[in-house]
Amino acid sequence: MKIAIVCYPTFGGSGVVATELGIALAERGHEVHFVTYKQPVRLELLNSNIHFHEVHVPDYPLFRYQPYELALSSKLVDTIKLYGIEVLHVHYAIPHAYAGYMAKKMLKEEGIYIPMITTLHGTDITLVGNHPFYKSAVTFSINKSDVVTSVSADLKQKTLDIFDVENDITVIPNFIDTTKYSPGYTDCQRSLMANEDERIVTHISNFRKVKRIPDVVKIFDQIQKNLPAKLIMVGEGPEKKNAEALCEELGLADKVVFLGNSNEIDRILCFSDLFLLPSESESFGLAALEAMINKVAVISSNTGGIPEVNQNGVTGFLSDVGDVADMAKNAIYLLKDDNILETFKKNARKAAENFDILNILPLYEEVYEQAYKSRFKNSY
Ligand code: GMT
Repeated sequence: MKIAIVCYPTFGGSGVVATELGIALAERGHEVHFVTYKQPVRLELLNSNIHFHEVHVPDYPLFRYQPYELALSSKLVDTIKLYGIEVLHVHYAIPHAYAGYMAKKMLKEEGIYIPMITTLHGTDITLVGNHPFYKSAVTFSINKSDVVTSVSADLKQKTLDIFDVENDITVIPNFIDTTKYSPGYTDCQRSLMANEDERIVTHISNFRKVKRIPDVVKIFDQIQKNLPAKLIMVGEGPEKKNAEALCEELGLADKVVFLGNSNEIDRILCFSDLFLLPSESESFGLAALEAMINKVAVISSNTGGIPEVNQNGVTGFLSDVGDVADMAKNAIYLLKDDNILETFKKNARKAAENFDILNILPLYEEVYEQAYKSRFKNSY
């Protein structure tokens, strides 16, 4: 099939899922066209099956806000016509589903019927889309999508609760390419980060408020009071400065390393013992899945779709949002005992294998087929 994918090209989870999906679809013989404002960060190689079309938004002094949706829908119309695209898959409802719908409408005027699949990722529903300033447009674009998917059962339920949705929503969880991660790989260069006797605790995110970054630091503070440990903080975002200040304040500066954004997540997870994800809300928690496939146990909050990934008492532990004391207690329990830690690490790897891309990719192919077949009947 010829598939156009619209996503955010940054380090966020929705962009990562969209990019990895596109790469995997191309490997299966589909022709994939990414349409976005920058080449997605995880998209390294373009080839005859993977194309990238940049959306340009020229500056014009009249505009206080540059009209990205307009430029995106125009680019979609041109790309769909030029390459004979058969399905349009937009990741993250805002503003992609809205722009996609406009492209659909414009194309219909020319007798071209393009079905649109919208994948809901989380904050497009729970934080941003929920805002009264956006809600009508988000509801409209969800209802005008030919197929709607969500990355967890919890996100599906939240969408139904928050919006007046007429469409059915298909749950297709986040996935991982297990072949990329060999369980026997041990050359992790752990010594670069910690001494022999120290445990390595890791957090990876975009450092937004929703990630509860101060909780990460406070949990680690408790851990390091009980056993030798280092904390590795990976990512960039608005909460990073405060986190650095909090580490200084708690006297942790020499035990916490801030690495910034990284394309070497797997190398970092390879030498990690424990992953912390105390988020306020999390539709799925792709970062936790990436940790688990690298044999890292997870301490997380019990919120959103996280329990669909991190199994309490098996792959890690879940605590109420903000319960730093409980998360620290569970972390110490795991890190104190080599055997317990190893069991949880192995369980984490095994549970993550259920989300192998080979299991998930056919679910997307199925919805593409379904959308393509019904392209004439659906709502305009
Ligand atoms: O929160 C992030 O890290 C970024 C965000 C995004 O939209 O890019 O991630 C969301 O989508 C991911 C992929 O589907 C999910 O795994 C994350 O749980 C979800 N984030 C939230 O719901 C806060």
